[in-house]
Amino acid sequence: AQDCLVSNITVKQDFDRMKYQGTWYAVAKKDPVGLFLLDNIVTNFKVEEDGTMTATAIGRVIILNNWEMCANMFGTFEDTEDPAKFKMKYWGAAAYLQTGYDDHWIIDTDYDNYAIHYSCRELDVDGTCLDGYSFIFSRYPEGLRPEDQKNVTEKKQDICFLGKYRRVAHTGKMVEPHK
Ligand code: FEN
Repeated sequence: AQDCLVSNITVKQDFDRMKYQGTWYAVAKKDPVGLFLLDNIVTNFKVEEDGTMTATAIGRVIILNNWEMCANMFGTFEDTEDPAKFKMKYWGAAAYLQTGYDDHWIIDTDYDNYAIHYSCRELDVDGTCLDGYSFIFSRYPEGLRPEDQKNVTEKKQDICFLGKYRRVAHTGKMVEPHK
């Protein structure tokens, strides 16, 4: 959106949750305020028998006193009137991990290679996003295909997060999330 109004952000048309299933590697992220996942972030999306979308995510976190931990997170998605806009309830396997209830929008995806996720947690008085986070997902841990990069950059601009992303390292020391 030219004006950065959250209400003008467009999402994937006719989002197909069935085709979105499976493993996605976070290759870049824009962090929210507060606690979050550091790196080695891998997610697995699934559609349950009743049609509900669920997901697991793993990622590295550093808790008090520099303890390195692998966070196991779970999410269930509530449908809205727009098939690409969900509300996500999330929680961690360990008690020290924060729980929450966030918007979860799929801005764009081709299902086979890349996906752009967006979540605004707090709207500013002018309708722009005051606090939000976003993931660029790839089906490959090595990153995006060169042919997808231009489109992804355009979409980062559309959601007004261009220049706010950091690469997500995949050092290979961690494992896949439980399916
Ligand atoms: C998403 C898509 C797949 C499912 C889920 C996703 C979102 C995950 C979120 C994770 C938050 C992690 C937190 C970690 C934390 C979008 C990938 C579920 C929103 C909040 C610490 C760090 C340090 C500490 C305590 C806790 O709580 N980390 O001392």
